[in-house]
Amino acid sequence: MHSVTKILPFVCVALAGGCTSSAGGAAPAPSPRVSSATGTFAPYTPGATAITYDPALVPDGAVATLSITETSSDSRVWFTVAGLLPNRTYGVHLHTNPCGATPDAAGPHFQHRHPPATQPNAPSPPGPVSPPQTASPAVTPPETPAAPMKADPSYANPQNEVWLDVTTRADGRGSAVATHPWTFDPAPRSLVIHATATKTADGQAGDAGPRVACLTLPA
Ligand SMILES: [Cu+2]
Repeated sequence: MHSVTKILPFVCVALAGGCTSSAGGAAPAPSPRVSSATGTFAPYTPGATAITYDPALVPDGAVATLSITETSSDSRVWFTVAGLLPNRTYGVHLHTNPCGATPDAAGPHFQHRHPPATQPNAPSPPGPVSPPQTASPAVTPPETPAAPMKADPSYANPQNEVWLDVTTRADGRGSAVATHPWTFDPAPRSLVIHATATKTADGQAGDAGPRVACLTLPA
């Protein structure tokens, strides 16, 4: 309902002579696209779309709703949740993949711009494939695990990602809104609730602790 009321101010009234167009009276602007998802969190079962991985932080029965409104040039994401712990801040982001049996299934954060090295289908950067033969085992750096989060704050930031951190009220409810001057292509496929507020420092930007719940979004 709110999306309808929001577009009314932009409807121009031809009788008042208030319509101007540099294109010489072309078609009116398209209506905003709206998609939404809602779910009641429960432990994972096959086919579930709202999953709690930690019922101590996201209790069974908590309810989340996400609504995305896009125009031709920008987007607005509205998130509301009920049934969480009171007076607690949770990190919340949109992620690229649908939820699954494990928290990792949701994949990385949705990003509007991607770091060059992580572009989908980007070739692996060239580099030595074997360590120098004189290297001592004692100084061989440990294998770096694939980082699930982007730690570069020039990409992992709330302008390039969708961060919807919420601090709940005493009744366990909370809400957040994020707006961006871009649209979603491709669409994010999940909303992930994390245990703690999202960090912004270099090296840990975007990290918000363990993934404690996940809501799958429509394709
Ligand atoms: Cu996240």
